[in-house]
Amino acid sequence: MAEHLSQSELDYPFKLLEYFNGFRVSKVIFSACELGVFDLLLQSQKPLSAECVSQELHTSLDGMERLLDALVGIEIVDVEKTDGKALYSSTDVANLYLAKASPKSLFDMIIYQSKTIYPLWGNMADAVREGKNQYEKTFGHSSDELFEAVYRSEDEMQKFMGLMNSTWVIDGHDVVTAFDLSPFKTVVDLGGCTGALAREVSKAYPDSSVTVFDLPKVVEMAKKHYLEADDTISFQEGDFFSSEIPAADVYILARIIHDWKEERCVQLLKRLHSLCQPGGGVLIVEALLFENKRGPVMAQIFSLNMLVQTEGKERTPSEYFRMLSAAGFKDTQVRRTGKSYDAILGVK
Ligand code: SAM
Ligand code: ASE
Repeated sequence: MAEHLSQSELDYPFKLLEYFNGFRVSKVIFSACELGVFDLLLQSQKPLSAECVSQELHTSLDGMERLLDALVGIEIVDVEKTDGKALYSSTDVANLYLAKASPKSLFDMIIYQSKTIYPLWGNMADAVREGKNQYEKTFGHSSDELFEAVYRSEDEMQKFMGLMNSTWVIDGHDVVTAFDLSPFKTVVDLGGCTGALAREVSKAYPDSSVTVFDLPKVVEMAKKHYLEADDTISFQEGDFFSSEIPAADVYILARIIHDWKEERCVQLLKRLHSLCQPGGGVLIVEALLFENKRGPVMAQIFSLNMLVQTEGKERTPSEYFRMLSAAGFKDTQVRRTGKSYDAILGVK
């Protein structure tokens, strides 16, 4: 029995215990973000005591001291003890990625993970049992239309758009340069949300015209909250399943296919195939699974997230190739970026 375990694993299941603790580590970071700890530490040019942080952020001293200490334990915050007094300061990583005001901030991603994804994952066992998303059970919102549940309030839509927007701060450039898109002079980003990825396309290919196509209320919100003064992209509203889609040399589908069941994906890809000129195509951007089912763990976890939150899943390159080929695309290629999101190009 258990003869394949090493002595150290028999003595102490280190990795298991660390994994069990994962959700609590997440909540340490999420709670610090929600309370504004990283913003305060960034603003205050000097290290701060727990008393000072708790007063500024209107929290208990005891709670804040424990939270700061846990942040030190996971190496997100630094501490120095002088004359018996602990003074806390942010690390460079926290300043760059966790403070709200940083241009590379993942703050919006964290808020969505904490407020929406975390409660949904509370029903993961039910999601696996039932094979469907847990919106109704978790938030009491029932709807047959996926994005009516995802966007169940204006505040929730804003949070979701914040999550979508923040991803491309770290993966955007790699994803849009995985393939040379310069031959494609008109680009339409279907379900392009806030325009974050479209702006990366426009930056990398300044000669191309780039349009974001999304649902009317999403476009309205994007224009209200995300429009940039010198924006080089434009917006068009519509439904990619049912309304007219503008002509383009290449259609980007970033995190669209993984939201839906296979039939709807092929239906959408067929529509795009019929709109494409020969030489035109689609760029699918997703977190790709390995063919051998051994990872990456991030994509496997994302696939469970799609179960708990959508009608879709994450797929392997061959699964995308099969759908593209069913829709008529002949020439298909994959490029992995080494980050969370990868690219697949299908040409007509
Ligand atoms: N492409 C963006 C990204 O990767 O950051 C957003 C991906 S998000 C998961 C899916 C997007 O598709 C949302 O912006 C949503 O509003 C949009 N969407 C969903 N159903 C749509 C439809 N029927 N027509 C147009 N856009 C749709
Ligand atoms: C979707 C993407 C996401 C729909 C819902 C989603 C993500 C979170 N919720 O198309 C992004 C990646 N996954 C995680 C867990 O962050």
